[in-house]
Amino acid sequence: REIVLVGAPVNDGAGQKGCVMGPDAYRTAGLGETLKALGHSVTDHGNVRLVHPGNVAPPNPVLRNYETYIGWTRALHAKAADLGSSPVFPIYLGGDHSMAAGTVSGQARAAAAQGRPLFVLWLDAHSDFHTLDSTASGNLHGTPLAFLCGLSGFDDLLGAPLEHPVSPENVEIMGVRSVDDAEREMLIGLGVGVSDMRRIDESGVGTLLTPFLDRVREANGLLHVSLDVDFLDPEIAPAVGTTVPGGATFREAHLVMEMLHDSGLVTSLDLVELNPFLDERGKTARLMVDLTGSLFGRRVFDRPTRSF
Ligand code: DIR
Ligand code: MN
Ligand code: MN
Ligand code: MN
Repeated sequence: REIVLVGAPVNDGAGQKGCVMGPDAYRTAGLGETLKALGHSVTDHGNVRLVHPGNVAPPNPVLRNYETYIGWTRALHAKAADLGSSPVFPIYLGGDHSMAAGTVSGQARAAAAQGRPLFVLWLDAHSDFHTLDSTASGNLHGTPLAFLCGLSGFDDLLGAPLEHPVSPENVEIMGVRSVDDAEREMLIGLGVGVSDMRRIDESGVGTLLTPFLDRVREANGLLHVSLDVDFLDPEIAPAVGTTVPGGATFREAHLVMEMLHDSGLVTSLDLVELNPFLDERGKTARLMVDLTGSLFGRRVFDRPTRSF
C-alpha cells in the first residue's frame, strides 16, 4: 500500500512551543527516504491547514486554545476520513497529541463505513484521558483519548456528538507512568486496556502486546497506532516537552514496532509530541524515523522467511 505523509503542525494543545516544527523535522530526518528504501511508495501531502472555527466559548475557563482545538480537530478529521476510505497508509506527522482527536476520529469514521471496528494502540507516558472538565492543566493534549472514547462534553469539537467513538475495550495504552486521579477513575470505569511501565517491567512488552493483536485480528479490526515521543525513555528521546523518567527502552520500542509489522494489522499511524527545539542534533527525530522503519519492515537481523 502507498504511504501518505500528512503534516499536522499542531502546537496549541501543548504547554510549550516547538511541536509546530515536528512535521519538518521528520522530513529533514529522512522519513520519506527511509520508507522508500524499504520498498514502499511514499507521497507527501504537505501540511494540513488550520481552519479557525470562529468564536466558541470554552466550557471551562482553564482550557487553553479551545478554539484552535476545534479547528484542528475538524480539519484533521476530514483529512483522515478521506484517507481512511482510500487504500493508502496515512502517517500523521505531529504536532502535539491533541491532533489525534482529528486523525483517529476520522479513521474511525472510515472504518465504520467499511463495517470494521477501529482499535487504537496508544503508546505514551500519559493516558491523555482528561475530559474538558477534569483537566487541571488546561493543556488539551491531555484530552484526545477521552474524546475518542465518546466521553461527554466534547460536542463542540465536531459540532455534534461523536458519531463513531472508539470502544474503550478496543484501546490499549502502553508505557504509561503518569496518570492523574480523575483519569485513572475513568479508565478503570470504562475498561480501557492499560499496560503501565510496571507491567512492562514484569511481563515484557511482547507478552502484553500479543493478546491485544490477537483481539484485533479476531475482530477483523483496523488498528491505529498513536506514538507519543514521551513513550520512550528521556535518555534516548529528549525532544519532548513532557518527559517522564522510566520510559520504554530502545529495544522495547523497536520490538513493539517489529511485532506490529509482523501482525500486518496496522492501517494508520500518528507520530506526536516531537519538539525539535529540545532535540540534540536530530537524535529524537532520527529515533522516531527508525522506529517507523521497524513498523514498515526493517529488521535487526534478516531472518529467513521460510520455516524449517
Ligand atoms: C497531564 C499531562 N496529565 C495533563 N498530560 C500530558 O496536563 O493533563 N502530557 N498528556 O503529555
Ligand atoms: Mn500523549
Ligand atoms: Mn457513519
Ligand atoms: Mn505523553
